Amino acid sequence: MPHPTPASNSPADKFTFGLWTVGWQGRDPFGDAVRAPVDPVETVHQLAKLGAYGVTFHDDDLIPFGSTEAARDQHISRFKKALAETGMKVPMATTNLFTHPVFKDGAFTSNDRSVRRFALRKVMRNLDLAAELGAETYVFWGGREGAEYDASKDIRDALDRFREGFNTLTTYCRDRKYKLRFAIEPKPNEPRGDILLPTIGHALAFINTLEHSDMVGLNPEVGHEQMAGLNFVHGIAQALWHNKLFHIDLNGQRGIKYDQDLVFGHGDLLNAFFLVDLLENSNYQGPRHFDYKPSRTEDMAGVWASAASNMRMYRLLRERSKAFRADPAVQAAMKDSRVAELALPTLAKGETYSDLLRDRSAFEDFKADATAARGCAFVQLNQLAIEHLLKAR
Ligand code: GLT
Ligand code: MN
Ligand code: MN
Repeated sequence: MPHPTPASNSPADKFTFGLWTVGWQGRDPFGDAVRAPVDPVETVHQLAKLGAYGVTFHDDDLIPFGSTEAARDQHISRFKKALAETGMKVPMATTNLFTHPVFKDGAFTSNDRSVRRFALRKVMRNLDLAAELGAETYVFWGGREGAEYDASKDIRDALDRFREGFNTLTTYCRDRKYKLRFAIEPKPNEPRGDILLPTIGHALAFINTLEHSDMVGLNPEVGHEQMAGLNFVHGIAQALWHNKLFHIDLNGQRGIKYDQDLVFGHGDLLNAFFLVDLLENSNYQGPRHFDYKPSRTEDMAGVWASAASNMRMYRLLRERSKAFRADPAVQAAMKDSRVAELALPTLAKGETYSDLLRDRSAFEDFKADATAARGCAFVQLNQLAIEHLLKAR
């Protein structure tokens, strides 16, 4: 299969991929690996050729668990050389706190205290490397933090330990003058029966309780919110509203089921359209990070082609969103739907509740039935969005 031409992907788009995405060998609970391991150096070169901005990694993606110091140095220096040769950046890094059997009951929230201490040390070691490589964001996906059985863990104690972990690690970064910000990645379930901090909302509330909460935000993933049946666009809007969208994992998911990690847009396409529309019209400046798994059916040419598809999908949706916003018919439909009116404060400037109580037009003379009879014209607006998405306009 020929490589799709990168044509207009450019580092300015800030497209990034985890080493673990294109490097996924396709092992799942029912089947063995379908592809050979991919050398991180090869990934850096291939993604650079496709027009990506950077790569991200877990410590163990780059340096196999248990490597000697000498081997570790070797892995890091080869990787640095590839980055220097291609100009690829490392805007984010993270820790693998889930593959090794030692983490079977979690890392920061394992009942076994020695595992919790080991987990903190593993993170600190990789924080040093992340800072050295110039990363701005450090992701925490607590995939194994959680439980299959309600009897097995006191969740209030687990949250205490989770918080203790974050407080220890933010203090470590401050003391070392690292510029890293932390981003929590929620997921409702899988691999644990139920994962702690399962949604954007749970994570936001938890962040508020942290010692250095200004350093901690979110890395929401499309599929993870959709696994819980939630509206990802709404979740991202709220994260932006709290100034907590530090990073984002883009991919595709079809409904409430196991985590699919499809190519971006290959799940709920309409929600993906509105997501790109939101991101492009917000102050989010961070990477557009694709966290997908190339399907088991693909060979290596298919892997690189699917990586390119993620970027192309984002660019196509960005172009469709621009056309949608620029269409006079859409602008008129938005007016009919009073979309801009929601930005007007409900009380006028300087108006108090006493003024509101005195305003007879707000209540005593308010025509509730006449107001209720007026249609909102939302369906027409949505139809226009879909027609733009289909390039029918
Ligand atoms: C793992 C998970 C992803 C997370 C990664 C970060 S690892 O593949 O499924 O959603 O973003 O730890
Ligand atoms: Mn996922
Ligand atoms: Mn992810």
